[in-house]
Amino acid sequence: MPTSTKSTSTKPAPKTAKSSSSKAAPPNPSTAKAAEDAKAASGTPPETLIGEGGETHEVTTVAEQTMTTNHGIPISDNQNSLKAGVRGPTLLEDFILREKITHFDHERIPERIVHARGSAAHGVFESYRDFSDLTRASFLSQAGKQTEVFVRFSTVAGGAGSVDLPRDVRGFAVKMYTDEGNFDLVGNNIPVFFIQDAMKFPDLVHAVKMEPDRGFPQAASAHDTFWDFVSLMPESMHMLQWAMSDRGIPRSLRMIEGFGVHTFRLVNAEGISTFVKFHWRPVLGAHAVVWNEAVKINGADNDFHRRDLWDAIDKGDFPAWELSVQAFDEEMAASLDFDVLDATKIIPEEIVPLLPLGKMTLNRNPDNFFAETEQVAFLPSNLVPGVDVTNDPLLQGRLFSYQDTQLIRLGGPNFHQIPVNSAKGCPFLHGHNHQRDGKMQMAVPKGRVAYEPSTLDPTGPRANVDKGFETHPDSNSTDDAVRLRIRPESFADHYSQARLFFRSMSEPEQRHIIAAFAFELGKVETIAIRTRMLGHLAIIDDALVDGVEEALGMQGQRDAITPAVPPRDLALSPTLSMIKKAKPSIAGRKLGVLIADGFDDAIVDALVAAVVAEGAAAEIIAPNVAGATSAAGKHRPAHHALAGAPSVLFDMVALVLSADGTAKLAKNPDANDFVRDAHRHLKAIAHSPEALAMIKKAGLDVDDAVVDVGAAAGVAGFVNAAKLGKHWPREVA
Ligand code: HDE
Repeated sequence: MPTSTKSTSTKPAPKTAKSSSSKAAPPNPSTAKAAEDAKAASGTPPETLIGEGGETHEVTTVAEQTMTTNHGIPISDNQNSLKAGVRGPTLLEDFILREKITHFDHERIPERIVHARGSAAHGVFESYRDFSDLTRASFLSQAGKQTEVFVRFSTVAGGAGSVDLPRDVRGFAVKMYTDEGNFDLVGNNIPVFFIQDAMKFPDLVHAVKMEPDRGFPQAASAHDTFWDFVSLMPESMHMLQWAMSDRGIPRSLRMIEGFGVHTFRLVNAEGISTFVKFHWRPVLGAHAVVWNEAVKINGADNDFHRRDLWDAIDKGDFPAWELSVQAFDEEMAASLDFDVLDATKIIPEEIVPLLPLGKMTLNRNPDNFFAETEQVAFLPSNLVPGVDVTNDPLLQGRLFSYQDTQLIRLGGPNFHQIPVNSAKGCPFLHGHNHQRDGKMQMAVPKGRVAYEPSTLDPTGPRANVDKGFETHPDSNSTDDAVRLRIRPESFADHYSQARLFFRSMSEPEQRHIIAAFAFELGKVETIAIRTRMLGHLAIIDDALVDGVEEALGMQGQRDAITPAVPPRDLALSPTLSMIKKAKPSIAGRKLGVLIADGFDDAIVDALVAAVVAEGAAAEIIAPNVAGATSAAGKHRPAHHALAGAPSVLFDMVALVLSADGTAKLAKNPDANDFVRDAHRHLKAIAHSPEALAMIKKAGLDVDDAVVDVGAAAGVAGFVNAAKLGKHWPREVA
């Protein structure tokens, strides 16, 4: 008769280490910290266990470590289910197994219909001064006033497990736990949107998501249904310019701008309203990768952005953004040549400059991805006194949609009680009112009064005229307003700002927009959709349409489209260009140093020191992960094996190789891809004198950003080249 490895007895789990105490649970490296915490908390000295290798482990006592069911019942065996006989069937009676499996079966919640893939962090917002002239919002009421925040960045179209670098808009959602309740600024990294009215949002999302019959493409707008829809919606033309620009493939979530998109209001204590557009500007500047790099990054590291954000915060390199507003009054709004309620329009900074309000720093990674990043619920309707909305018909739809979506996603009306969503900055964690009950109610309200007015509970919650949120009266909403389903005439110019954006770009950015349209339209199978889109591009700019037609090989095949309002030439806005406003810097960037046996220690040390001094990081790559031995006989461990660290994972690279190392790596396909891709992706390349042979053998141009670091001034020259970011002249060559 076969014997089981573990009987159905209630004895403790089998021990894996020799124990000095028969009561103690087996040693587990992860329990060391728990044991310390338990010791600190209880004052009871933990027991010491001796492991297999003779090492000692401090562990906490049995009672503190005992695993229990969700109802607190101690568990005696976490390896085996309860069976009728040694080889018999599992019993329904095994409530421990059933509870564990049932909980597991329900671990997933519906993913967000849009913005499913996200990465988040905690941080703090600090006001620069007292802005009470502009708003009564308490978080902006004093210089240095700090408010805790939770920020979630996301892609829009892909599912929760999709890649980090599709061409897509990025969500930039900020929850501020203010002392007057939560203020959620739920924005994007692009200041305009595809549509003007909430009525079209489900259509837009259905068009961009994977096509419903085939279930692909995942996380990509390059397919027929998306372009079919947008080519029939001229209002999307401005946003398409942004989405096809380098903004769609950011280098890092730490390097994206954020925008509130809609026109909001700030309202001061006198009830005076100022229109505002919210802007987040990253301290590290806004930067992008190039398309071929994005495609390869997705293969090399699906979690490129998520990892980058986590790593930076983990090592104390905290990303920060400045919050600004463009503030303007009704008179100014009326003087603009478009409607400020139209979310497909920007106000160029050259017309209304940015007023900086404060700084946000992300300084803590989530403790648990699901509990925080997944369960966070952002609501554009989370407005604090002093911030108000406008009649933007897109924003008005959002005020309804987010509350509604949380009910299904988080399973009921008490999602505000989930710790990440609770109003922890104000005195009332779960609000203070007479709402009661509902699924998963965590609060235990006392007393018999759950209504107002009441005399039975005179101290209960009451509305407060002085402190309460007041909706700003709007001159457009009158008692006798007619009910209309209408798009205002003032929303009708769909092309002027698309033209403004394209023409304000630098030359490389224009080239990338042309390439992106050509790539996406090239994936569209239906020719009529391509020709329709070309018709729209022809209205925007001649160079744009000619470039796209040429790249598609479809010269002159554009449809003739007559715009409802012919576009006008607006004064250009250079601040729209990421390249034009980039400052030379490598802060927050990463150098990859490729070494092999026989390398020169001094060069590696000098390179690492030089980039670290500029706020960048350096990682060593060697043919295998154990590292390599220098000419001087010193062993240097590697962060990565070459096969697992293509150059797309770095912003700049160095080849520090001896003549022998160069000869060997010149035959290695991974090394060749490393250097070719770095060159193709316009990165600064440092090389030891010997490694130049490899660059030349690969047939690559030795231009200004390919720098010999054997000479004394070499390293400084390399850092200066890297500070300029992508080496654009190489792209043309
Ligand atoms: Fe959203 N959007 N959206 N959106 N949105 C959601 O809410 C919606 C729009 C944005 O990290 C959903 O909790 C409608 C504009 C971000 O959790 C949903 C309309 C902007 C996030 C929803 C818009 C955004 C969302 C899906 C048109 C930029 C992710 C899950 C009227 C200003 C927040 C959820 C996070 C998420 C609806 C348009 C930004 C379905 C109806 C414009 C950053 O409620």
